[in-house]
Amino acid sequence: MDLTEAELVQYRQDGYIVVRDLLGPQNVEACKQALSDLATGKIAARETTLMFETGHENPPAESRELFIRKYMDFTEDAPALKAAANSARLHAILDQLLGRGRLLFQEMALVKPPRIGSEKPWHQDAAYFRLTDPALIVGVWIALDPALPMNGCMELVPGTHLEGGVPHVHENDFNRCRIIPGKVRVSQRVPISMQPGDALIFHSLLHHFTAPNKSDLRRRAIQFHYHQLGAIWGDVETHRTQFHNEDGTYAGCTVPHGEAANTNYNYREGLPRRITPTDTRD
Ligand SMILES: O=C(O)CCC(=O)C(=O)O
Repeated sequence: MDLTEAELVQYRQDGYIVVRDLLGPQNVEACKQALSDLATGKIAARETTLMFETGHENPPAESRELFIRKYMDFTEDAPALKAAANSARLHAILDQLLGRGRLLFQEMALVKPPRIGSEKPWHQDAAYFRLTDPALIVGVWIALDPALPMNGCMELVPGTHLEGGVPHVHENDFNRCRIIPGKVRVSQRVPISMQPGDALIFHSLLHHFTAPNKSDLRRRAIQFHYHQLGAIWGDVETHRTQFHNEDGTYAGCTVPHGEAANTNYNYREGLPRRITPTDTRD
């Protein structure tokens, strides 16, 4: 189960590793079922938020699931998704990469529907989180369907986590915050094809993107963000030291489009969840 020396080096140098079969097939099925059940209402979405593709906000009830772009905050509603976030194997790996002890502070399912699934622009996840040390944040993106270049798999530029924060610009849609033009080496992008149950573990400063899904294939994934116990949440001013324009103005993603940078808005700071290791091998 241990990471090899080469995998540890790859995380340090490239900013990511892929762990195959993190979730067994039954766990993958249980996660997909939970997402379907949250969409239909069979599982009550008490804490969960469902977000739809733009222009498809009121789909017919029977096909609702095929218009959802994102689910957020579902672990308390759906035990299968909570088990994935708590995967014992995952946390043994993260212990090796980052040291022991972390909290889950963000949980999402990103489900690019066939044909209408929209892109996620190039960004660094740390631009969304006002944590003072981005190296203490790790993202884990787990494929539930085959994720391929044709249906919008993850694409990333290896090594960019070593280059610090770069300026981002927010659009009207709060989910669409992108690295400013010219700061991404798009020609060096690497698509990461994955099979159901595989996990991409990546540094919060890594430049990454997913293309629109123009195919007939589904592309469901779940994504968790953890921070190490020693991590400290900061304010906009401290975040500005990582994410700023050349003139020094704030250029992170924690201030919604059109609002002043001194807003009190804070991304999910108050809702960290404890890790309870759970076997997800089937
Ligand atoms: O799965 C996707 O489409 C995008 C995932 C991602 O990079 C994010 O939500 O930060």
